Amino acid sequence: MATPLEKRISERDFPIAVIGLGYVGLPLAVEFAGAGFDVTGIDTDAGKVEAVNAGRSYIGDVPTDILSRLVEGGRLRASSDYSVLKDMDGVIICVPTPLRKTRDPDVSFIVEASEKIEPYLSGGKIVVLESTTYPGTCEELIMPIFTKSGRKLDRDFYLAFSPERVDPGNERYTTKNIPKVMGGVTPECTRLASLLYSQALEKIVPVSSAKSAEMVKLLENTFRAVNIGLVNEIALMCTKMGIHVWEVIDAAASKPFGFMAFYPGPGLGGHCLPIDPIYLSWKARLHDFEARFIELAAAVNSYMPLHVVSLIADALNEREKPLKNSRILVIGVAYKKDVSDMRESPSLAIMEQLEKKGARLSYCDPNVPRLSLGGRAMSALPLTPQLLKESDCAVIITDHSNLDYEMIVSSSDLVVDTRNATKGVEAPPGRVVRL
Ligand code: SAJ
Repeated sequence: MATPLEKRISERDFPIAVIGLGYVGLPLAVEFAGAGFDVTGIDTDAGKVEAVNAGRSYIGDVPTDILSRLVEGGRLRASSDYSVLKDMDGVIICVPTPLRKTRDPDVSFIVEASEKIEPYLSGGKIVVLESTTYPGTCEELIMPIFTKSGRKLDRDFYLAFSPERVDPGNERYTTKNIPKVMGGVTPECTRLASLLYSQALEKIVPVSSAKSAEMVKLLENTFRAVNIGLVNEIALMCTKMGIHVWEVIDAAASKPFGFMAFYPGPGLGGHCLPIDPIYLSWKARLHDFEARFIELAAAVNSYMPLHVVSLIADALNEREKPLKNSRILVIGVAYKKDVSDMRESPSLAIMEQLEKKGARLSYCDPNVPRLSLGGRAMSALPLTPQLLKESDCAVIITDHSNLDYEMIVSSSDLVVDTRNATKGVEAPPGRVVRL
């Protein structure tokens, strides 16, 4: 027999607040609103609040026509006023979890959201944290805030963790169809949070605790960071041994089981992989455990920008050109192909090093019209044969699909290719140097 709370969930008589309207929160708010819930997004950024209320999407994965239909239908709105929480039954937290300058987790956004939610915890509110964080955050950081005025878990509120798995730009795997892990601080929390999410998302994967769910996400991304570190180290070995690492990986990938291809590159960028494993190693240290794979992978991955600079210097040296005063054209600066995001992009570390050594830098990236290098603003140049001819070295850092690699190779004297983007392009001997 359904309890009144369960009944209200299945009848969508269960208003939901989504705190943080970024690339995770806005798609999630749209999914719940599209499933028939009344959803209020909360964000401190007035621009986001204004855009949502105008039905104007600023997230690539959220089409404006879908957003505007939900807003016009009165199903979805945004506010920067937390007092709307008094009328909410569900609260989903999707705030940033960056690193501090000391490379410790910065959970201040989670604390701020929790403090703002606490006064409104009553009537069995279901609170779900989605922000990537260390195992123990729900129990050790949020629970003391939620219970400080005497409110009771499994009575006044329920608390669970559900890792975000959004892959921006991925049209095949979306917020709606990516399986969603859910772990509550108690089994009842898991059950009710799973019931709520199952109304809007296709597949829920319940686990035994919030800690377990927090760990799932960190395993997923640490798995990637460590394997990228491994393949980068293999690339460094292959350089020493005169072996073509790209051919080795492609051949290893012919194994139909027990192998998953990762590729070497100029370093580890993005807002997930350089950060998530550090949350895990930080927490492990508090348990007197040294997460050696994570630290080693971070060391290898953070060395790659320096390795790229040495490849460039060696290649110019072969042409009796010093780095100093050489005209170097960086091609592709975003943190990975076909995105415009510059967060933690290895291109910045490479360009800073080249500039320090006196190179004359310019860059092309159709997805990144402007960037700031050590506080200096730089604008992207249009990629032309003339520009390539005028450069002493073209360096491919990010292999966007919309770049003409035939033209890059045919118009350049020297190409340093850190992504194997010129695979299959005919070139005179020595013109293309690969990672
Ligand atoms: N990279 C390599 N070699 C590889 C793969 C990636 O050097 O073989 C580099 C990329 O160039 C980039 C960095 O690593 O600089 C991270 O790349 P990523 O492919 O892991 O992309 P992200 O950072 O966008 O990771 C996100 C994660 N999604 C979430 O956290 C929800 C990750 O779990 C996804 O698997 C990944 O997207 C994805 O597959 O797109």
